[in-house]
Formats: sequence, C-alpha cells, structure tokens
Amino acid sequence: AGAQPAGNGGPFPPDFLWGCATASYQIEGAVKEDGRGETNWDVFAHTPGRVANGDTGDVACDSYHRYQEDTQLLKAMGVKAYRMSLAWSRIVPEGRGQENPKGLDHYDRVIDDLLANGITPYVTLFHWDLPQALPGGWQNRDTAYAFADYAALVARRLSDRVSHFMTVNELRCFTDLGHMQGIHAPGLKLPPAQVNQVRHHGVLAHGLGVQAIRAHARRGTQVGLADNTSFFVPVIETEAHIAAARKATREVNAMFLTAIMEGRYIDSYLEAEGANAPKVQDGDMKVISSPVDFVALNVYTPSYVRADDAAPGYVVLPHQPSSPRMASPWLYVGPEVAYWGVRCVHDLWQPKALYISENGCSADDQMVDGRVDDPDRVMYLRNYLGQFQRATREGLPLKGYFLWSLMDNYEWADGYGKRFGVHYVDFATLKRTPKLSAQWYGELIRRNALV
Ligand code: PNW
Repeated sequence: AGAQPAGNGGPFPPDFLWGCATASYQIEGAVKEDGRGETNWDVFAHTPGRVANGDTGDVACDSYHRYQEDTQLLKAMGVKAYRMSLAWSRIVPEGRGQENPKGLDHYDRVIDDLLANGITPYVTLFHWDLPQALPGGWQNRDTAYAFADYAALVARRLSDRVSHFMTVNELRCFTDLGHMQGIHAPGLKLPPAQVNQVRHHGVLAHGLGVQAIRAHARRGTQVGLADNTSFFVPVIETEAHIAAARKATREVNAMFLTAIMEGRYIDSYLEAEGANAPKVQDGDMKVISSPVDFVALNVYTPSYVRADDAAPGYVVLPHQPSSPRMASPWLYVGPEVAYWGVRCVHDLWQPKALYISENGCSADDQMVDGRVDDPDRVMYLRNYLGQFQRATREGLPLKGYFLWSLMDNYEWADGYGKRFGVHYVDFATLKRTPKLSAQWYGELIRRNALV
C-alpha cells in the first residue's frame, strides 16, 4: 500500500461493507396502496410549481411492487448491504396512534427477500416523507415524540432481522431546505428563530429515536444517523489549514452533528443566533447526545477552507464559476472531501464506527442502442473512492460505503430530471438497465480494491 500515492487507490479492508442506497418516497410509488397515509411530499409534489416538470412520487420506480427485481440488481453487483428507508406513513398512517399491519407486512417481505439473497438491510427510519396528519410537522415538538413511538414499533417488529438502524437522513436538508429555503416539503420560508426550533426538533427526534431503539430492539442492535455534515477541505495539508478545516466542521454543524456528539449547542452558535437560538427544555441535550454506535455520512459537495488570523480562524473559499460540477447545480466535484470529511469527524469526536451512507452523482445519462455508458459517473466514483480508501489505509474506522443510488429515482424538487442511479430507469416502462457504472462497481466489489 505504501507504494500508492495518497488517494490513488489500493485495497480496502477485508470486511469492508459494500452497499447501495435508496429512500422510500424516491422509489416506492404505490402511494395510496395498503393503507399508506398521505405525506408532506405527496402534498408538496402535487402543488403546482414546486417540483420540476410537475413530477410526483406517485409511481416513482414502482419498487413497492418490484422490490424482488431490485434485490436481484443488488445481488448481480455482489453488493453486501442495502440502505433503504421505511415510509413512516405506511406503518403509522396518521404519524401517531393506530398502526397499519399491512405496512409492516410489506417491509417484512422486503427484508426477508434481501436476507434470502445474502444482503444485509440497513434501515433508515425517516428519509423526509413525513406523515401529513401530524399537526404542524417539524415545527411541532410533538412530532419528535411521535417519531420515537414509531421507532419503537419498528424496533420491536424488525430487530430480529435488522441489526443496523439510522434514525434520520440529512437533518440539514429536511429542516433548512424545507423550512428556510422553501425548496423541499413543506416549502416554508420561516424566520430564523423558527428555523432553529425546527432544527432542534430534528435533533431531538434523532435522540429520542436512539433511545426508543435501545429500549425496544434486540440487544446488540446498532443505531446511528445518516448526516449530511458540511465538510471542509484544507487548501493545503499543513497543520494550520487542517486545524481550520476541523474548526469549521465543528462550528458550521453546530446545530446538528456537533450538538449530537457534544451534548450542547456550542458558544459560537449561541452567540451568532442570539435571541433566535432554539428554546431548549431541561434534559433535551442529554437525549440529543444519546450515544450512537456509528455515524454515517452523506458525502457529496466539498467546501475549501484556509486558516486565517482573524476570528473565527478560518475562511471558507467560495466556489468559482469554473469549479467543476456534475449534472445537479449544487453538486461540485472535489474528491478530497471524502477523506477530509471522514478525518475531521473522526478527529473531532471519535465515533466508534463510521459509514458512508451516501455518495454518488447525477449525470446526463443517455440510453444508446440499449446501453447506458456513464464514464463521468465511473470517474467521479473512482476519485471519491480513492479518498475513502486513503481513510481506511490510515486506519480511520470507516466500515462501509453505500453508493447513491441503486437506480435512477425521484430526485425531490428536480423530479425525474436528475439521474443518480447505477441502473437506468425508463420511467415510461419502469425497466431497469445496468449502466457501465453498475458493472464497474461490481468489479470493484469483487476485487475489494481500487486498481
Ligand atoms: C441527498 N444539496 O439529498 C438525499 O439524501 C437523497 O435522498 C438525494 O437523492 C441525494 O442526496 C442526491 O441529491 C441532497 O442541495 C439534496 O446540497 C440536496 C443537497 C444535498 C443532498
């Protein structure tokens, strides 16, 4: 390994867990089937002007009916683990109260099918599809408690077969994109104090979810979260710039991962927010910082940072018009973020284990003569995986990697216009076709090395 320049490749640890990821609303469809309750995304997607092309998740990839086919796609690549999410409103249609046996029966079947094919399920409890019936949604503190009840129910029912749970996916997206920028459901642009309160309810839900799983799941069940931490790459690998990247990671994520790992809102955040800081009840921070077994990271866009003599000690460098991007405007390319993201989280908080819960990219994929060649995606993945390999080579406790995504799906406000899959989905026929990247990923898994 020593002969390989940093980030250029080499072997992964022998037990490294190779996976793919999806999420319920993005793939399932069947939104009115078997007693599923309405969600905030059903409402948002059906509101004119909210989603590109007026696309909705009503049908999506129809994975509710085609899950066995999806399992076979995973199996063909040799994938060992599948990160999927459960639709809360299939299991508890109104968000709290009456449960729906048909919802749990469905996920029983999906999980049994994965296990029968030698694939380990990693289950996310909340990937943004919130039961619409919950009054006030994430603005209401009660939603965090409803989430805990749902988590307990899932733990009791599935933890005989599911040993890894992620509470929530991407706190920053469902809080800020939904309640500050207004570009995701529920499409609100709230003032700062209310945004901070939504964020607080999000981390509280995570903590209550951890406690519910500990209390109700089989002993030994592992629980963590999938976080889209804002990551910082030092402009040059010197001690001063590395320290700046670490400090930026801690301070910019103060309302999310930092609060979860440290059990308090750090001073720089409280000072910056002043009177807009969240209202915190006694005991909240202890709940929020309930110990997790792992931290999983969704790694996409880099930010570059340099050390600075003036407070706060770092400067975040703006992206340039010439900075490379993939097909989504927000998706800048900067593979070093894969190493520095893992490294900074490890250096700051030493979680027992780290996973990459998502990494991947959109590309302008075209079907030509029945084939979809996506060399740009292969190149993107190869570069990012080289940096993850560096993290494992240096002994950081990175245990596995989930590629986003198994197949093209409903890309939220971008509808079906942005494709992230290693399988191409023809949304007219719902036929799945492996792209070149699926073949490449399968070969990588077989070798367990980047060559
Ligand atoms: C993540 N941004 O979303 C989600 O977890 C997935 O459901 C999604 O399909 C995937 O990444 C690709 O977008 C993000 O604007 C959405 O920075 C937006 C942003 C980041 C992540």
